[in-house]
Amino acid sequence: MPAIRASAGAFVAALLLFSSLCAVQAKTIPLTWVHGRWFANINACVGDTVAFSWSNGSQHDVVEVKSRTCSAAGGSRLTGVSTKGYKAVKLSKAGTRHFMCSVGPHCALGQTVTVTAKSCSG
Ligand SMILES: [Cu+2]
Repeated sequence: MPAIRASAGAFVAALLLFSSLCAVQAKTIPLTWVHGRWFANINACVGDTVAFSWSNGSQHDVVEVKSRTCSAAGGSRLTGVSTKGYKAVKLSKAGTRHFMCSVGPHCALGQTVTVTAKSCSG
């Protein structure tokens, strides 16, 4: 029956519209990873991704550390050291995370960032 098919289609369309209106859109937060500037703390939602990238001719890496420190000791190395890099870090749960560059004095020159993710649904 065409009428039933049409109403089923309308129902699916309404459902899609409803879910797109209600869903919290996970977003990607681009971060140009350099030293010599200070990064503001980033407030994000669980599910978002912080995308570190650099291609500025300097060597960098991304190390996750347990507190806001410029010592990579005990940290998790997320990338190698290179002049060009990209690392997407998904914030899969609520909490505060700290990242730094362990190359030379870069962290002390500001290449460190704190990201806090909280649940944004509901
Ligand atoms: Cu660096």
